Amino acid sequence: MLAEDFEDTTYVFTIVSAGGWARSSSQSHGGDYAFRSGTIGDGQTSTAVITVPSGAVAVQFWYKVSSEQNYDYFRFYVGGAEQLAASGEVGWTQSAEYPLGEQTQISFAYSKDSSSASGADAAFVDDVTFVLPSVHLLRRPPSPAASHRGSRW
Ligand SMILES: [Ca+2]
Ligand SMILES: [Ca+2]
Repeated sequence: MLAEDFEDTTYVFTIVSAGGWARSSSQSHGGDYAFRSGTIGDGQTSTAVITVPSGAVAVQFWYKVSSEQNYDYFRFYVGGAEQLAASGEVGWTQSAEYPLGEQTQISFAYSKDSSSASGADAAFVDDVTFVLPSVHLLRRPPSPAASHRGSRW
């Protein structure tokens, strides 16, 4: 498991394109900082494209939305596929655990329709966790030498 809490400027993932998203102390799920969507105008979208840590098989995160309900949306994508859309006043919520499959990029987006704003007019993400394959101790197959020894009594 790899976690990103946005408490410092070093991230466990690589930001390909921040699109205005940045760490911010205006809201947080844990600690003092979270990842906040950029300030955008009507009809615009702020999208952070992220390359996940090498080997990650799934991702989960906490999110909060404060937007014009049913018009201005927080969305989450794995590869190009939308996984989650939320609008209105949504308090800190833990997302589902999304399998990454072969995808190495995820995106957080906040997009606004053609008019009006409500609340903080932003989406927030914090405590992003990446599931890594569990590390099993390699089981040694019985070696031929060992079984020969065993069969000899
Ligand atoms: Ca935090
Ligand atoms: Ca709007």
